[in-house]
Amino acid sequence: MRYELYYWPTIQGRGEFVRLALEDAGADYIDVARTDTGMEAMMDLLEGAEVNHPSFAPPFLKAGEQLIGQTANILLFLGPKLGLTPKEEAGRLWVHQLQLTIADMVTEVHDTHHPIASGLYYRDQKPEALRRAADFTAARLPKFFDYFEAVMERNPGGDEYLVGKTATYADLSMFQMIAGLRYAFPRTMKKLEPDYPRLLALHDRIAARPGVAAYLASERRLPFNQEGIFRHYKELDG
Ligand SMILES: N[C@@H](CCC(=O)N[C@@H](CS)C(=O)NCC(=O)O)C(=O)O
Repeated sequence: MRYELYYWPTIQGRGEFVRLALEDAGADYIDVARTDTGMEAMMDLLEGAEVNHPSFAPPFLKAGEQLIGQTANILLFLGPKLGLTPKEEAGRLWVHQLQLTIADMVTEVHDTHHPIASGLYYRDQKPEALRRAADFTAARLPKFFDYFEAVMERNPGGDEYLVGKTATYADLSMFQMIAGLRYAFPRTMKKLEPDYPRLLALHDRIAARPGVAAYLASERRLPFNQEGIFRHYKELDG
């Protein structure tokens, strides 16, 4: 099975959470919108009147005849196929719950620079962004980190992963969160990091996995930039 991933071609964005799972597992996939005619193919699937189960927005995944959207839903589908989720249902739901919480966090990161409207420029919502980012860095980010650090601490499988004794797609996504937050909020992260030793160790553990390490060193890994979810505006950083 060759998976087809559809996502905007110039940013890591939400597509990166899916990409990391595919890359970690060495899955056969094509990043369709990065190919010559790929954007056209993606827009056809987004807007085509004949498409069943259309997605509201990328990322979405084509697996044979199945078209699956929503990042956490794609990962719920891929997890068992890529060996990145527990075998039993309770464990799979727990990983899914953590992934949905990461999705909430992603939205809050996005809203630090676009608190009013995605369709407006940052410069047109800067006063609101300053207020939103101040609350995010002072209150929300530590609250999310406290939660995930405690999840690791209480994991009956040990404190190396969020769930169980081996990596799941939620661990890969947490790696991406920490990498992105370091890009967007370097000053804030420097202050917060000493309080979250398990999360930071998890970041390094995931980065060292052979599939992830090879991906990060490849041209397929786009650099963070000012178009994605994680953007660095000095004035928003604590
Ligand atoms: N909840 C969805 C959000 C998808 C989403 O917002 N995608 C962005 C790019 S990261 C997009 O293309 N949005 C266009 C829009 O909302 O109109 C997910 O997690 O996949």
